[in-house]
Amino acid sequence: MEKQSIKEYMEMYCKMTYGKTVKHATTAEVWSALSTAIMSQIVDRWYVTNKAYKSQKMAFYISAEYLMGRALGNNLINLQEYDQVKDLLKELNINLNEVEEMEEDAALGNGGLGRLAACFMDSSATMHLPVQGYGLRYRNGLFKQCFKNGEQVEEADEWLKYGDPWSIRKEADMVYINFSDMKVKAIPYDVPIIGFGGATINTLRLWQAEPLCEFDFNLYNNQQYDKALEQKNRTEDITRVLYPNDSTEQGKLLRLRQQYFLVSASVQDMVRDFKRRHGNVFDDFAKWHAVQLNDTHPVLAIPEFIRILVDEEGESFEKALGTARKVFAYTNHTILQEALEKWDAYLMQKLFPRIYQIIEQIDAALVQELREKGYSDDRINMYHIIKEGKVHMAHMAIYVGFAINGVAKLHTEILKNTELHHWYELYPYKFQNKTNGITPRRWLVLANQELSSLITEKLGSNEWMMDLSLLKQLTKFVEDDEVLERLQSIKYTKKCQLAECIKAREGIEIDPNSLFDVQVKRLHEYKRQLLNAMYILDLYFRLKENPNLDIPKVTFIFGAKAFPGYYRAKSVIKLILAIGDLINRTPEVKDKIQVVFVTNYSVSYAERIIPAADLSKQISTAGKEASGTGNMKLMLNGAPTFGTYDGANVEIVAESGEENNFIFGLRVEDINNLRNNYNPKEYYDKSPDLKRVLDAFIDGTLDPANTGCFRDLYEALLVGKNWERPDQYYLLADFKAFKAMQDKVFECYKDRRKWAQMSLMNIANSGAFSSDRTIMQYASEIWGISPIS
Ligand code: 26M
Repeated sequence: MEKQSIKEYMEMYCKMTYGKTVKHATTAEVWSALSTAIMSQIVDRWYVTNKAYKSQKMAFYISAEYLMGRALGNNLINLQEYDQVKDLLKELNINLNEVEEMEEDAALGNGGLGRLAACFMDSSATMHLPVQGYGLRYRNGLFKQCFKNGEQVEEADEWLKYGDPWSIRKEADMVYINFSDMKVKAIPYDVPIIGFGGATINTLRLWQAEPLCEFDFNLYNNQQYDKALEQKNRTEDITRVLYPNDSTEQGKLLRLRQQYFLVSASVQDMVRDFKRRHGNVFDDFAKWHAVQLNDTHPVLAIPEFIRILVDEEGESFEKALGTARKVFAYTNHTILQEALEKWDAYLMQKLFPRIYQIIEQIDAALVQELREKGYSDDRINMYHIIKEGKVHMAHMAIYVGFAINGVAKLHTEILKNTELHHWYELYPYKFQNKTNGITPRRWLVLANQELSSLITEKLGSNEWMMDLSLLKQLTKFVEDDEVLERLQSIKYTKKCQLAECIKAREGIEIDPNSLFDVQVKRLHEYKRQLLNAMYILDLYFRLKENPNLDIPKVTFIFGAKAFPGYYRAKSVIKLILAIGDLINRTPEVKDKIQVVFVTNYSVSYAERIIPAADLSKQISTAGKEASGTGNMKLMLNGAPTFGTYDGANVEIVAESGEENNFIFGLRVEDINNLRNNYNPKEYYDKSPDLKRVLDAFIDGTLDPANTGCFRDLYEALLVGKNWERPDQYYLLADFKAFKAMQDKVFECYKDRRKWAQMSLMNIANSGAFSSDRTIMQYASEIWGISPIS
């Protein structure tokens, strides 16, 4: 990359766009100028990669979510130009870090599923795999979170406010999307995905909805201004916002529209491209294209594909279905019932009657296949795609798809043995496991440059950045005092940096000499932030009783967004904030423990928190967390896992050793045994410590104004509400084991050398969790594609 030409480009850009020199530009303007300059340097390579891919089979990843985070720093790291650009800016008297901090996160996703898609994009490009992403260009991404009066308040996310230098609008590749009541344009915005090393640049294509005509001139001339813009607004609504997972009835129609918009645009794009290259005989389609459906959100791609082949290309339904059965594969990310999509049949009929008809035909083909196998009607009922007026998206994906995968070993076993057991009996050969992974570029090279340098120094090269299994060699330093001390000093540096950041963003001071105990993830009952909070409250009481209790100073750090309509999740945030306040008001406790709930947890916040963590809390109810990926990021940054045997924790501990982690609590089998005669009240009655904690929810301790705001949580744990059983996630059953294990953490943390050894063993054994490994498995075991040379 040419230093001089970047400078010249930035000067020219600032003059052309802002009418000023770089010297007078604002930080946001510098960000835009620099990003555009980098784009100018990569477009040729991007073009070359695209061309090379056309000569072989490609995989297409369709996902409603991509939680990308910031682009600038990551792209500089992947181009291996970070230090050079930093120097270049210094010559202009500009601090690169400040420029990076200006960038808004592209938060086009809710949580794990969206971030996984982003990590997969990075790994595909790094591994030189011909993979293209398809998604939606939401104008507003995931809401911004702030706290007012101790509660979460949501604000609109305007991530495009400084422009979007990291995408190219491809007007010429526009397609039309037909709904029964409207026809709209889908315009692609292509985002470059720069592989590490910079040689290969893949594409993430995000669709934006636009009206066929800007406004109705006749209405405008008749002074009906609002009406003139109505069609435009209704169209733009389609990609206006990212839906939180829990949105209810009123948002449903729009959300279904959004899903169809995504898949219709993507499938049309693939078919058009296929026809250009191979003509219109679709027998070979599966030889050139594999399509991965990221959860059920894009499953309408299946009937849309069949519709195009039948209605537009004149194929028979049977033939089109046969082709579809070789093209699509489906990933399942959760077994939570409330998350399994079932759409009202009447909604589908209303929005796209032809697609609904095709789904009926798919269902009929499934039934015929089962009849031929001799299945009884009763049994067939378990497989139906359309049942009781609902369309079961997962059923359609498993029937038509040639592969279905879970995202961690335990999760895949649960799918096969319980949740999807009947499907497993029918198609055992379709079931696969693909344990999730994370990209080491963003989560270590970018987020923890200090640790990266140490690793490169000790391993003698930076090859580990593309082959994370090489980290294994670090185990030989487990008795090396110099390495152990440097690990500790790096952790301390990252903790100081986080403390500064929290001071700046939250106005709260935390002590970098305390143990940073971290739980960061979406807020959900099954993830049990409430159990962690109950432990902290118990510790508060213990410290009040005995200020000399022998524990290290601890800072409990939480980061989590609650779905806006998820009342109970919001109460948990409120409760944790209240516990933090209570501790701050109690002199004999506040110098020992502190609780910080950071606002607006996001990818960029995660990049600061994760490298600073001493302990990684992964305490979901066994069987509920499909995989988790935050657990892997924390492991890679040297935090031992404090967790249950759930999701990928099982594999993390198998890699790094039980002795280097803190595993506690009920396992899947225990929970299955306990389920039918679980009575949480018994634990409450028999354990004074638990009783003291739960009573504090309602006796005014946490709620001095006595509003009763925590009574719902109390009752959910002890008596059950709205026909639910009490304590559905077994917090009370796991409390004692949690407490014993956390006390063990405190004991272990006294021996700092030992702790550094545990930390090292976690880093050294995290190689298995690179998304490079995961994506190579998808490539060879599902898609049948290989890297380009
Ligand atoms: C639905 C309704 C109400 C509340 C929550 C939901 C809901 C919960 C989970 C909807 C979707 C959910 O799953 C999507 C998801 O993000 N799953 C996560 O995917 C990650 C990547 O595979 C895994 O690591 C996580 O374990 C899994 O939770």
